[in-house]
Amino acid sequence: MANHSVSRRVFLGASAGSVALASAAHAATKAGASKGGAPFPKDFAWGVATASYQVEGAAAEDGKGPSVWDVFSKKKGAIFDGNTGDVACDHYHLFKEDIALMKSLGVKSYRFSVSWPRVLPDGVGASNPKGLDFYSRLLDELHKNGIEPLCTIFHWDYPQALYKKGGWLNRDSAEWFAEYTTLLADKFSDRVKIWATQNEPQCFIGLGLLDGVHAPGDKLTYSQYLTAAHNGMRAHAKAVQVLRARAKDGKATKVGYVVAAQIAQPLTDKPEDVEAARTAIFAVGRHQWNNAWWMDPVLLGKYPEDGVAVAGKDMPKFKPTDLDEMKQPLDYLGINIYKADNYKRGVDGKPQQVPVPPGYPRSGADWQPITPGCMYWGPRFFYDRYKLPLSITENGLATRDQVFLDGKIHDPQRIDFMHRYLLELARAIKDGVPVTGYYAWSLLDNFEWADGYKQRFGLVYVDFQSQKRVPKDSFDWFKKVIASGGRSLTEKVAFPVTQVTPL
Ligand code: GBH
Repeated sequence: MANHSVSRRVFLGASAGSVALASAAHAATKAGASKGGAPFPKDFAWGVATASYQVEGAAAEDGKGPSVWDVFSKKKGAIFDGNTGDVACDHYHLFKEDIALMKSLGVKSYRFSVSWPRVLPDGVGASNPKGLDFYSRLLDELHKNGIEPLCTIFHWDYPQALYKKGGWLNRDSAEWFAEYTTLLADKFSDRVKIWATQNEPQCFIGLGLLDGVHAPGDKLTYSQYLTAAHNGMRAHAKAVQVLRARAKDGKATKVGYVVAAQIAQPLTDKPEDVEAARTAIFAVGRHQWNNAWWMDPVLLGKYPEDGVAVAGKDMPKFKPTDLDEMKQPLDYLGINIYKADNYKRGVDGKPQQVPVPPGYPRSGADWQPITPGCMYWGPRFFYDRYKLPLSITENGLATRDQVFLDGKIHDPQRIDFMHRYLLELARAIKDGVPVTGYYAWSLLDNFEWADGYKQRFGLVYVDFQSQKRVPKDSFDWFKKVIASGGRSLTEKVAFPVTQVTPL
């Protein structure tokens, strides 16, 4: 079928015997190019990622204030099976055990997020010493284990107190975010050098305030939604300014912004299909699932014209200086990559989406077809447009894991997925795209938002009754990948990696 021929020319073919992964050396990677044919740069940030509400639990402990997720998850019908993040992985108490797992995995970096209402129960004003102390102990433990923290300032658990004051609809929300960032910079910038301001604005604004399927569960008008989006990006920019002004070691501090990358990949490697995919990946429709609306203002200082056209009279009025302020220099762009849609040039010359054929492989989550090419085309298109080093701040696969009769958790689907996606990432690096890191989503099975505990994304299985952790097969596999600097990936490739249904 047509999909099987995606980028055939650039396939890493089985016939070659061993997969050719040439040196990933590229001038643009300040992170340091690889030597001796290694597929990834020497100081590549091999990592794992989590987020506060998804793993911490301790939802009402030690003075933590409620977040919109604490409230939303209690609403009838909001979450699969009525699950909540009240306990989640109990990482709040078990973080040392979890860091020991990371150490054993051999990761260089850990991407975590801070729960805003844990450190500022009302969102602004008085801080919570016990909440701050938790992150302080977490950072010390990471340091002790030689793991570099990447701190995401906001990964969706917005303070309920601020939501009551209008949340992102309130213009002051940008100042609230700046105040929160000031606290984190002052307390933690001695130990945190890599920051991400926000995770996936498409989700906390779009899913939370337009579709109403994530917290706080609102279905605002399109115009209100755009206002919230605008204030969210203003908040991001203010946080960047705060970090530049206050971080302890300004020169060593790296600040980024993380989007839910919506990837379009070309159906074939024909130039017209590549250009169709490039057009599609930056096109903006009347919904949140796009890239340019969330990135152009922040990186290029303007809203994309097609998005402004579809917004029409719903386009919010804002101060002309906002756009200048929203564009603050960044050190890297974080892209969370899970899947791609396929595009070709249609007969009318416009990009045409080509659906995957019936029965095409998917993860345990219905929204995730397995499309390895997104790890090549995504970084490439993003780098071409925004010219910033990239970090893959999330990538992973949901499966319905279980403990097998031998007591182990076998997850060959996850291994095959990561193997294919990482080889495609290596190919992007080889072709000159500067990629500084790769963070597997996730270290642990955790609270998967509206899907509750149904979807397991972890390299480590979590029994949510006993809180017992058991590394899955993918954990041991990823450990070898990290230890070999990615060289182990070149073994045992029977099919071209982007050919997911080769029969
Ligand atoms: C990321 O979201 C999140 O950062 C992370 O917290 C999460 O656990 C992880 O991925 C796995 O999902 O689009 O309406 O069908 C990725 C973006 C947004 C993709 C929600 C799935 C499902 C709802 N995700 N989406 S919908």
